[in-house]
Amino acid sequence: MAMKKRLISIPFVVLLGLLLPPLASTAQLSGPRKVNLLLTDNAYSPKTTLKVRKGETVVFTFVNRGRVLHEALIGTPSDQAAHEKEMSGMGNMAMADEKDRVSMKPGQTKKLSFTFDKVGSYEIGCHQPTHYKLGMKVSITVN
Ligand SMILES: [Cu+2]
Repeated sequence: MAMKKRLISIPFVVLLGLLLPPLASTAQLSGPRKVNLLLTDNAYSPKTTLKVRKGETVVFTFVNRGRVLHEALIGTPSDQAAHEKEMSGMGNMAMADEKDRVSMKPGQTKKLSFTFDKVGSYEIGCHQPTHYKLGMKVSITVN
């Protein structure tokens, strides 16, 4: 009798051991991808390029570690060019936060959740005077 009981309980414990860890890691992977970027004077760090899938949502966290105002506009290269033009001549003005853009004062952290719904090239760009031209951008390819 005791022997029979042990034969039943061992496979049950083994089965639990096999099932639980994969369940735990699946739960972690199913959330949106998180990307952290530091903003310094005048670059995004780490220097990186991103690849995302069409329809993917990425939650960005931007931390301004610099001494001046920085921003992050997510959009196509032509969106970047349009905003660069818009910001030129405005001095160091902070743009209002919207679904595709945030600006951070020194020491400030902001999150931005963005869904890449079109295939092609996107960028994250800072359009405070001269920053974009100095290379304050991150290239993103959406497939
Ligand atoms: Cu900047």
